Amino acid sequence: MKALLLIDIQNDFLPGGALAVPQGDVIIPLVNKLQDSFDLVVATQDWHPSNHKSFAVHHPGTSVFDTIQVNGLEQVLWPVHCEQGSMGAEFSKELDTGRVEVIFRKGTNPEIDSYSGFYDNGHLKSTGLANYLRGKDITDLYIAGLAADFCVSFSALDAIEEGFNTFVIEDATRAISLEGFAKMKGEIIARGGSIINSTSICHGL
Ligand code: VGL
Ligand code: ZN
Repeated sequence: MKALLLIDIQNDFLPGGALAVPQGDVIIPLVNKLQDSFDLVVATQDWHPSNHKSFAVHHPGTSVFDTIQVNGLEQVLWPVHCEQGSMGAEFSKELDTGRVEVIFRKGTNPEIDSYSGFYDNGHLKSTGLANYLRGKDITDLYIAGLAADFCVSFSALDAIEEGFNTFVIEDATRAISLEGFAKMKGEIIARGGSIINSTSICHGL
């Protein structure tokens, strides 16, 4: 069985949002269309408390996009984004959520960031996503959403490790940094995942 995993299609990652991904909005009509081709659709939602340590504002003397150590892990510092209950944390109103069966929230622990939909960045705690998918007999996992170089790619790497046949739908994602995504694509392929185009799933809008 095939599932589509929609990563963080939230207002803060769209144009006008706090951590806007360039052209993040252009994927939404395609993501809406793609859902018909899958047995199951699930989504993730970045869902931070306001004291989250990935926010640069909580580290005096730093700037957004600096990298520092937080609790022994490398951490890119972000603008305040996806605060629990805020408009920025909501899914885009353009996103069709009628087929989304479950939403996995992540980034709720203020001490550690969580790019992947499966685990926090230290692999300390599972979200339950892998077991949920296995319980639904999912073998093949297709990933779309934002941002390509962070939450989409880290979700793909964990999906591969969890044993799913893993496909990143390249035209249904956009990156914060193209160089960053190029690196991550290399890693995903090296570990046995695939980078595909939506045309191999469905034909156009
Ligand atoms: C994301 C940075 C911080 C993402 C989430 O969804 O890719 N990136 N939080
Ligand atoms: Zn975040």
